[in-house]
Amino acid sequence: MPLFIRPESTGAKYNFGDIPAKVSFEDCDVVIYGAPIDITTSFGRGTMRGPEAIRLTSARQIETFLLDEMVNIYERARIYDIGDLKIPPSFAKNKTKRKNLLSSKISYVGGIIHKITTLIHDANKVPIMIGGEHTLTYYALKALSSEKPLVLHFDAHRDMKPKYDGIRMCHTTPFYHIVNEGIVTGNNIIQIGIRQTDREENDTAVANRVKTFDAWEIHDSIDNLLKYIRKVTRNVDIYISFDIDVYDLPYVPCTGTPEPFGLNPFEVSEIVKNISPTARLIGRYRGSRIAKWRLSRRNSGDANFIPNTLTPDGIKRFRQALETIKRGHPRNEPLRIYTSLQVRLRRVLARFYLCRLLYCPPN
Ligand SMILES: [Mn+2]
Repeated sequence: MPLFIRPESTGAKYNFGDIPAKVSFEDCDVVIYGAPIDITTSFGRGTMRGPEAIRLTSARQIETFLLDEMVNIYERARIYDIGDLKIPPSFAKNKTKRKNLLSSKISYVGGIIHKITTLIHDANKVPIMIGGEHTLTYYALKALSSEKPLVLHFDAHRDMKPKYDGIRMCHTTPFYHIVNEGIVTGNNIIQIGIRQTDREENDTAVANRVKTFDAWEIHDSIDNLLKYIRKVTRNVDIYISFDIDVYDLPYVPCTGTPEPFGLNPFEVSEIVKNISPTARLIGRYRGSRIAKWRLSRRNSGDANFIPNTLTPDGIKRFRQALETIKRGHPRNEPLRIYTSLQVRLRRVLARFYLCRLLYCPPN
């Protein structure tokens, strides 16, 4: 059974960007995949349709020329859109109130995310996951933890509760577990745009030295944040986790948990632009472009699709598997960027942030 639904067969009917250039998996810089998951969301629902909204918007509404920088995105990066994770419908959506069942569903999906992220990273590509509930970031980051990335977390919320509504791993808790399990240390997390938290979460953030720029600080002086971002992103590996609700409520009234006092598109754009050009999105090759496949990944059990060990034979099998996946839909494209978006957005907004966030200045 294929692990992915090809982009043209998803609700969007387009692959990401629908840019005419065709890129093979081997030649791409960036691998994008959708994770249409909506298992634990608790207020507004619909994260399941995030990948569809992003693909559709990127394909039908976007001009890829960034007027403010006179750059065409697809001259700078090459993207391969694998498609959406193929998840049994009963897993993708919350249809039960039984909490242990929700937990086992999310950890099943999480296991897949972990494997996919590992695989893409080992192929020296930038993995981009488009969500999907934010819970999934835990599993993606866990797969990348050996890189010790600096995490830029855009969000209205800290997502740092130990559990919520009786569920340990859900959309309000991933960053608690990330810090608590040492996947990323608190001082390597920058939370940007925060404006909703409870005291316990806040104490967790402070105790772990999570760097916070709350929405009011940014409103008062964005320059402090920009200066900080320029400095700390120099020559480091970064991972970007982007929750659409970092935007102010009027921009994203239909997101799951909209909050007032948020950021506007110009501010988000400025923040992204101030990431140092020497920062490396996780997965980007360093120095020479020679792909360094990691030769022995520890065996992890079941994968008949994913090679457990990336020996030359494993690489061959991986390539063959991808060939199977992309059969009949070899269209792929550009861009270079950050990883996890949690989304439920208006198309007009998508147009903006795709343009902005998918562009990364050349080194
Ligand atoms: Mn949020």
